[in-house]
Amino acid sequence: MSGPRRYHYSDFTLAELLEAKADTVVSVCLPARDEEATIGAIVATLVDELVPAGLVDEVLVIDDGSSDGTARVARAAGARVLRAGSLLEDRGWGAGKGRAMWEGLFAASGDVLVYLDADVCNFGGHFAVGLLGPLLTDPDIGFVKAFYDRPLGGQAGEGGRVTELLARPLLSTLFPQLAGVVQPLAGECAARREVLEQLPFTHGYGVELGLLVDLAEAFGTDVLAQVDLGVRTHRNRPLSELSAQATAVLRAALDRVGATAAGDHAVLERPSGELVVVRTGLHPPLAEVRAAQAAEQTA
Ligand SMILES: Nc1nc2c(ncn2[C@@H]2O[C@H](COP(=O)(O)OP(=O)(O)O)[C@@H](O)[C@H]2O)c(=O)[nH]1
Ligand SMILES: [Mg+2]
Repeated sequence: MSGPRRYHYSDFTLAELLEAKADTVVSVCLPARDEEATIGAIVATLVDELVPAGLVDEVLVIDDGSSDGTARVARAAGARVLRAGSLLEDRGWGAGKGRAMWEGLFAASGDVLVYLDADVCNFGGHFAVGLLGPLLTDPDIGFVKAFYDRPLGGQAGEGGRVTELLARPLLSTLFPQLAGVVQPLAGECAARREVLEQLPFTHGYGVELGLLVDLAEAFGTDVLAQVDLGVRTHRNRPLSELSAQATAVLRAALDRVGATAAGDHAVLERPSGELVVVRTGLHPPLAEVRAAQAAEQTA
């Protein structure tokens, strides 16, 4: 089997990770938009189990103008809730999941960041344990990506349509060094701050693929590990929403091989003639933002 090193979450015990963690600060960051139904249980597991155990030091939710009770539910369960778009306002526009992850990195205090999706229905503490395992026990690992079985409509392995029909073929074709990444679009990942701060965060849903490609370019694929989290179930979106997501992923890939004209958006035209604007672009690496802020302060 080729590709980045694989682990299983059961390869790591909490006791072993606590010892390896020592005084490393771990922040968990959940980008969320309208996730009232699922976010409470996820935050509660983190706050009631992993924070008292000492594995997780902080739980942050980046809420993007949810029209439901996402912020209230997350706060009640013990998370620190930030409003997406409220940080780094002077450092460029951009929205969506990429911005939430970028702002989460800026706001978090952790040396290590764990990103989790907030729409997962079968979340368990093993998600965080598994993702942290390779990072805390192996100093050569800088970025850990989750993989899992994704059922769709009760059928094993049928989920992940954008992954199977777009992301995997794209990686195999354009970035074969990443072809062995089992779930390249997984929102569940963990990384060292010093790695993440060197990378741009792509606007919107292109962020996951963008991070992988830019990580491989900047640090090589040896710093990448992937961990099997078992089965993961989440909200499955209708195809009409997936085509907009796929446009963002496609654009993130093509931008990185210089195959697109400059511009800050792509337009998806539906058969009805409806035009869907998909924002594209990059939030600069936080290391650059910090350097610019420092220079402005001394100027
Ligand atoms: N803050 C924020 N979170 C978002 C946004 N879009 C998606 N998310 C969150 O990112 C996670 C994954 O998004 P989802 O739509 O489930 O992506 P999918 O699983 O790839 O279809 C979920 O927790 C979403 O609530 C956004 O625009 N802003
Ligand atoms: Mg999802």
